[in-house]
Parts: sequence; C-alpha cells; structure tokens
Amino acid sequence: MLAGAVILTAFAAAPHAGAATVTVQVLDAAGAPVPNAVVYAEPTGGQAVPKSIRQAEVEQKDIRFFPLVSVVQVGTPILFPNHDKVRHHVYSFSPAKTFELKLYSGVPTSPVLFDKAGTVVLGCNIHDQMVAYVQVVNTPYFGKTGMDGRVRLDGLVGGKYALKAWYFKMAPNEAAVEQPLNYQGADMTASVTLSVKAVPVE
Ligand SMILES: [Cu+2]
Repeated sequence: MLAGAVILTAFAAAPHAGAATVTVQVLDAAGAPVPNAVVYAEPTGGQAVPKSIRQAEVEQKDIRFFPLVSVVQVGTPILFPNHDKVRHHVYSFSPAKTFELKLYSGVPTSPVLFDKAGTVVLGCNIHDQMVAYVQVVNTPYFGKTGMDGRVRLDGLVGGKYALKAWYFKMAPNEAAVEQPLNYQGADMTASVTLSVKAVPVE
C-alpha cells in the first residue's frame, strides 16, 4: 500500500541515534534573555566538520528586510527576492561583503555569494529605514535564539570550539562574545552574557 511506503519514508528520515545537542542561553547585562542573537560554535581543535551549504534568502516585503538577522556559513549564496511593488536597491559597504543590487523588482536571477566571515549590514538606497544583518560564520554549527534567549546547536562532532554570540545591537565593529567549549558528544548547556541590553523581537 502507498500509505505504508509513506510511513517507512518517515522513519527513514528520523534523526540518527546518538545525536546530541548543545543548548545555549544568551543573557543581556541585566540578566534578561536575548532573543534573535546569533550563536555559533567554531572548531578550534582541528576537527573536521561537515560543510552544509544551502542557499539562503533575505526578502524584501512591506519596505523591510526579512529576516532582520541571518546567520550563514562562509560560502553561502543568498538570494534577495523583492516581494514589494516598489523597486529596491540593496547594498552593503561592509568589508565582509561589499556589493549592490541596482534598483530592481522581483527575484534577481542570481544570488550573492557570502564568501568571507564577518558581519554584513544591508541597506537600501531608496528606503533609508531598511536595514538587516547577515552574520557570516566559519562553521556549520549555528543558530538564532528564540524568545527565551535559547538556541540549540545540533550535530557537533567532539572536540574543542570557540562558542560565540553576536547581537545586532552590539557596536558595529564589536567582535562576537567568545568562550571556549569542549564538546565530548553528550548533551550539554552553556550560557553567554552580553554587555548590551536586549530589545523586543520585531
Ligand atoms: Cu528599498
């Protein structure tokens, strides 16, 4: 029966056994949870990590970028579809990726390659209020915190890492907050405190 085949497929797609999680809590200077913070674990012990590059998107809708904050691995192509009726002119002057997509509507034919680690601030030449951030990281282990300021990093291989947290309200050239993480293959938790004040998620 077809129904049986569907069920078997679902089982086959289940996560493999033994995968463990690093749960990271990000707090601000007042001890409040920080939503929308970028958290990533960069290997520092020479361990081989998989590359898991997938194309990402930052769309424009209602004269805003969405999402406000993205995190991608170095080498990720990002597409900038415009879902507004007006044209946008997307650009960045950031050293990690300087580019511009001149006045356009609809979906650009090609994505932009983000090939260098760092913070990329996006703007629009036409609409000064439009801003978004892309944190480009040297690792496949990354995520963004939810409303509770927590994020789960899955699938790490054992070894030493620099656990980093970055928040878009940090000063423009401020480096991510960093602490060592020694991952030995079991579930674990970590906490990172930022010196900034958390703002509500939009
Ligand atoms: Cu615009």
